[in-house]
Amino acid sequence: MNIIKKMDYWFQIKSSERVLNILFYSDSIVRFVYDEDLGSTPAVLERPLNGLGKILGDSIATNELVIKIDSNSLQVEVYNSSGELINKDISVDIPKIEIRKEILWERGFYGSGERYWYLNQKGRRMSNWNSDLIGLYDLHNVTIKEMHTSIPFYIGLDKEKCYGIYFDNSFRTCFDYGKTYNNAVSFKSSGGKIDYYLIYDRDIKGIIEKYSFLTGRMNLPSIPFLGYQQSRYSYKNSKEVMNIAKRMRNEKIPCDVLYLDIHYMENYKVFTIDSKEFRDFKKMLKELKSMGFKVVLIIDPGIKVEKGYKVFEEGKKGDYYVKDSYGLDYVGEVWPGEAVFPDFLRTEVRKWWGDLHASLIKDGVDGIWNDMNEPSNFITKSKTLPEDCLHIDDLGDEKTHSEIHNLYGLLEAKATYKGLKKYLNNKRPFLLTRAAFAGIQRYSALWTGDNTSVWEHLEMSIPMFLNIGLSGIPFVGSDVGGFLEDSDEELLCRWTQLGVFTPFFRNHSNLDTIYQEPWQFGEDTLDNVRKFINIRYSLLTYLYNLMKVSSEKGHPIMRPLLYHYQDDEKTLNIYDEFLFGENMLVAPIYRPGIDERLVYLPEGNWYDFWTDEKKKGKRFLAQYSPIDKIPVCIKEGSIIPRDKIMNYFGELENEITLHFYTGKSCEYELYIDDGITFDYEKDIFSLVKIHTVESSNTLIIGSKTAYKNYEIPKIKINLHGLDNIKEVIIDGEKIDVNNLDKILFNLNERELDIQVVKC
Ligand code: MIG
Repeated sequence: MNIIKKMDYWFQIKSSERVLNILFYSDSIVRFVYDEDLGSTPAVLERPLNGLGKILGDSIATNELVIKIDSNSLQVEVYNSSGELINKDISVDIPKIEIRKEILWERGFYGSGERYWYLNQKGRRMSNWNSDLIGLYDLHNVTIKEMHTSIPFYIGLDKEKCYGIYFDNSFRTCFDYGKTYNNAVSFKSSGGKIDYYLIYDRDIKGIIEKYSFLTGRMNLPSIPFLGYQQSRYSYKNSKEVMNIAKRMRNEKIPCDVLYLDIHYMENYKVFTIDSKEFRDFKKMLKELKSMGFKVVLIIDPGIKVEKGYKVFEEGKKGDYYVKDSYGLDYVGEVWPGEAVFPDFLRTEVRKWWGDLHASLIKDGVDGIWNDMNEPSNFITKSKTLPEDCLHIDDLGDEKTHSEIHNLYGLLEAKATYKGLKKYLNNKRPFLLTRAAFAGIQRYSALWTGDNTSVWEHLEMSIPMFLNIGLSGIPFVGSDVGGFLEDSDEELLCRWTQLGVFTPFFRNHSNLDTIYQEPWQFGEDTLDNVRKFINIRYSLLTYLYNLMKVSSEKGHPIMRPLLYHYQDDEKTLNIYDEFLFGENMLVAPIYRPGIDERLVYLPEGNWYDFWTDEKKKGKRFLAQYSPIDKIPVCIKEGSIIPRDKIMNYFGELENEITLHFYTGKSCEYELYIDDGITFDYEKDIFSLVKIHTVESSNTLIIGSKTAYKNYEIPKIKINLHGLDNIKEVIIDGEKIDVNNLDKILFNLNERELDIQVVKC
């Protein structure tokens, strides 16, 4: 008799009282549910497919996987199509909601969300329970097991194969990557059911693509929010904000976005404006707009309990607040004092919350920053809501806070994103969040919360970004300069240098610390910081193009070396350098008084970004890097677009210089649109395909406008590695080599055909 039963659109195996349901989302994405209930958390977007998988005795096979099920224990073994064992259960404990798996061949474990640890998580144990860390610890450190965000997803990896496991459970979960037992990985939960997805691929890129297929991808960001952003807790009145804005322009520090932290509100009441300190709020926003600035406002979830306060009264009337275990509105305490918390689990509440943003947008606010959404609460020992608080879902069913807690930030972000989108009139929303769950990338950028102005936090932010990226969240950053405590000139310079190559680039500092805008530490620091922000602005199109691909495939922007050099075992543990896109290697200096560090260059030839010196890879090299440099190398055979530097995105007509790092033939796709609106969805964009063919004596550059529905900036050509050019022939015509960097090409008008004859 067949132990595996084909159900409506899935497979089922029953053993005594227990059940295992197996569902397929593709030939290489399989879900295991040890429960009758097949419901998912809001993280998962996709539905299972019918028709995949064939029963073969005690196994189910797809084109890519064979899943063998033990009919007694309901343990599974997963093989790939070459018959290699990929994953194997040691135990499945349904009542304890725990699975233990054997470590078979994995040499590293990655992803796992926001973690204060090095790149490889092997030998670590950690849990997921969104926490406002500064309420609980003095500063971020390696002993902290629970951070602001929860992404119950990890990748097991070796040279030639890898897999991802996504545990779709929003309760407090715990992951153990070979710590308790060095031959086992385990994950367990304090509630709900065992419900996880196994994703298989040969390479890690494939895993991220499939994971982000399940949980969603980032929306294409608005370019100004890829620029430099300045924040402070808090710029306390409109005069101070205007002074910051003017100084940015006077000092010629490119800057696109300014942030207003909690002091812009009246008594910390969300969706109000302090009418004394920001009396001329709308006028201020208008002025800032005319100077090219966007403004982001912080919004916390806690709503002040105050009779007559419109937001509070509306929510009360609608019965929108999280309840205590007796069914009364739970009252906690945050900045405004006594506060209630919207129950974002319900569509109706989310809609109300989203709509509250209408007037802010109308006043001219451009983006929203969601803080304290773990949610934070001052009056409990846990610093959050009691776990027996109650949420009510759309069907009217009660869920405890222990189930919804980790989803709170995600659901708030969903509400906010939808509200912004509704009122922004075709402009792309920008949202920043601190707390998150799997899937947050669909709505928001993420920053890593209250770091400290210490070198260790600069260092550890690197692997944090990398693992967050491997958890499906590309748009990430930390407070540049450090949030808590006083920053200093050297730290700010080095942190800004890393910020240039971080998707979200914002300088932010705490109340009662010294101000840390670029000019606060004297002329040298100002010049240094400006130089690096300029570099960031020259890389906006490059970054935006990475973002475009990421929005379609889920790829991280900052990638550990193993992402592109998985078969090079040296890369498995390198946490302190990364690839910014495939071909730009960045190795930050993260110690004081240091002007040199070792950099591992993977195989191939690399160009020094500063000197064009060519270096052979697959080895460690000492890179000299005084305070005005950060080690950056560009891979031979890349094309990097660089923009004209301006004070803010769109200030001037752009002009793109295409930098060719010669030595190998290559291809690049340049995507261009307005960078701000959703018009690209109506096909208003352009796509230029550029390729080179290189041989010993010539370099041919061809370009083809594959799609043209938006004005393409004029371009220039810059050739690296071809110092002794004999002649350049453009569209059949010989030109003076010395003029090459002065020629502006108009790709709108013609395809490009350049031939360079080498000496
Ligand atoms: O505990 O809004 O992480 O960026 O400046 C303080 C004030 C609450 C914490 C955020 C920080 C922000 C601050 N907030």
